[in-house]
Amino acid sequence: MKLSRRTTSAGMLSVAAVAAAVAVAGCGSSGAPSSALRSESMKTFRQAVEAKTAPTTASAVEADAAVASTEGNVQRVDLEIRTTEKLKGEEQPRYVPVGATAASLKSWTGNIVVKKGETVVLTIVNTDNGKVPLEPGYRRFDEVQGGTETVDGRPITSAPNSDIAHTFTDMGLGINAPIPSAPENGTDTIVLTFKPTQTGKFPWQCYDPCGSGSEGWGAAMDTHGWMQGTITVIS
Ligand SMILES: [Cu+2]
Repeated sequence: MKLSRRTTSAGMLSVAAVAAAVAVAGCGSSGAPSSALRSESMKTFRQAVEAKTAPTTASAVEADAAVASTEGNVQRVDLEIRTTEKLKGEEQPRYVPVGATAASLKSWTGNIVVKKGETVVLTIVNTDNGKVPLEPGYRRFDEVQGGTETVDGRPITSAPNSDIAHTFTDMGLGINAPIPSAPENGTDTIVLTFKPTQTGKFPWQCYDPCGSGSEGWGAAMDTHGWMQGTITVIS
């Protein structure tokens, strides 16, 4: 099914309200802001992302994490992007571990645990056929960075902006994978291969405004375990 961020309703918000909506999880009911409000909300969003990008020490492995399974010489992490999960009553796109249940998702915060110095094969089965072009200033996220990517087995180095549904981006680890939209009623499978070379906690994020509220930067985009989380690299 097609999920869109186009579910906003009319209504005006103050700058403070927009900033607050961006700063906290969920803002599905907020209206489309004016361009002035929008640049304010973008600034707040960027500041929040930059603040979160600073790595911290991985002191403990959280119980809610998707821990990579080792297969030969590689670590496998299997995620899917669903469009049927509801955040505050509204369907929003969501990165989840493959096979996750409603019960297991209660504690899912998007934490992925891998080991330093070993190749990670991150497989993402995408069911979202929505297309949301990257915004000016975010276009570089159409390029594969920090590893290699295949889509349905075909190697790519970038994806057409008009075809992008999401990104999987970890600025701290320097990795980016554009996620092309799935075919109607189908899926596409993205495999990102990379090797983490430092330990720590590195926030990941989708940079394609696929949520609702604040021109697509709210709700799923602003909630851990939906369009953001953390890669924890252990030694
Ligand atoms: Cu997204």
